[in-house]
Amino acid sequence: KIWHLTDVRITGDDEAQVLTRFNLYHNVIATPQHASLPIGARGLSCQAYQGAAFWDQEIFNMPMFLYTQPAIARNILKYRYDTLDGAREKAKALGYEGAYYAWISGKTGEELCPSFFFKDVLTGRLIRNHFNCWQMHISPDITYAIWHYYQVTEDWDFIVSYGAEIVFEIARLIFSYGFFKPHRQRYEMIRLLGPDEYHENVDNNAFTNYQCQYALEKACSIFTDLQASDPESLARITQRISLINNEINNWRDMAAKLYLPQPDPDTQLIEQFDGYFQLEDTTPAEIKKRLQDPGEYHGWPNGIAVHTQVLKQADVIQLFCLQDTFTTQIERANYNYYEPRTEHGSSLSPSAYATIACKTGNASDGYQHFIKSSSVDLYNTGKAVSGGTFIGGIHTAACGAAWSVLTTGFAGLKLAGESVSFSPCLPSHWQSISFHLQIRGQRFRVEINQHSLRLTADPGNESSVSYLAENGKAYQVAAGQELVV
Ligand code: IFM
Repeated sequence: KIWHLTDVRITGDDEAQVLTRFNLYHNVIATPQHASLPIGARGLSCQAYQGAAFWDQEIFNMPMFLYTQPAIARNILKYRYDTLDGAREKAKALGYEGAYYAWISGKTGEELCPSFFFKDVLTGRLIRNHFNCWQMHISPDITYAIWHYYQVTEDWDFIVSYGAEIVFEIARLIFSYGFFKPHRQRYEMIRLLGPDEYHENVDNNAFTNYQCQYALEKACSIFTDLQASDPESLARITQRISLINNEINNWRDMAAKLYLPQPDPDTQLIEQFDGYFQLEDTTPAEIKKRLQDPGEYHGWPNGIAVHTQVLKQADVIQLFCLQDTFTTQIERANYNYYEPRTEHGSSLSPSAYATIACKTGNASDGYQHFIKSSSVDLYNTGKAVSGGTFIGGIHTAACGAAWSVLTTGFAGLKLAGESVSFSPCLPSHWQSISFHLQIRGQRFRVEINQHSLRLTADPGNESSVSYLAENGKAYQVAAGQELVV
């Protein structure tokens, strides 16, 4: 049954098929399906990262379940509701409002990430990393996932029962974290650690700012929708968390005036954070020559990457995977700039580059990044130790990401309003790719080859599947019917 729902079949490439199965299998077994427990970032294979959840859970593990077994995705998100108190405590302890989700979140949601995570292997001294207090994008990422869940399932009941409260508490955090700069007439996000963990204490990390703005907008729109459709539930939520109208006005104001680093008009590049382009422009291979010990940590405060443009993992490119509002030209220009500067020191990184390579029509790069991402465990290519800390084990985020790269990358799956659409970019040696999806309760199978797309709606569906072809033509595929385009 599990394989029927989650399997992705590839014909013409046995290696890719085996890697796919290996990754999907591990994503399944690592995910608690009934209990409200985290998905360990290293799965069931070891205790690195304490069996706890990171942003990996919503952004990398969840999509496969969301589109195939949404009840499990609901459960994954419910965990964030059950751990709201831990996130509230973290916010309070650091002087913020609302819910600041833990970087490493266990059963209760309290922050499990130690202040001293890595060690300076040359001196033996512990390094004070700031994953636990500056990496705030986890919170807006959770809002992002909640809204993504709603878009795919239309499960408004989840929003009323759990989602709205989480989203409001996250908006509170963002507003209390931001700074309004009167001379610039804008809000800025100061002292951050974005997805690229080698650069700590940065301002206006593009990924974080865009995600925060998205989260503020969603908080405002959910508030407005509830006001109109279900004032009683809204009153219950606002009373429970003592939310006042002025806070919504603040969120609106911040969403409108939050600084979003824009693509440069000439180069189309988005600066990863303030001052990034002023850093030494070099490559991962070049800086590796500067290591005095192969086990040195590359990041904060004095690692070999800190004063350079070398990034640990996808950051601006990761943003493109979540927010589909940038032109292909911008995506391509940033891909070409950031990819040679990315170390892929995190197993989360190659999948983002694979997705954006496919989205910009580069199937060959997409394929290489896909193989790199999905073979990290089977070929054992990951770093097991960094800065004296063991970080080996199964990389569950990469396992979940395999599904996303195959469907949103190679098959080009997208939600287009009420419809689903596909813009395939298959590697030239693949004959076909096929998988099952469930969107807004309707199940269907998609098979894409180099020439055509076949969409087969499940006979048990209650309504038709809306499909929007690349040429703009809309189709309705009724239960049990098949469409070939
Ligand atoms: O969440 C990730 C992070 O982005 C990079 N370091 C490892 C974490 C757990 O997978």
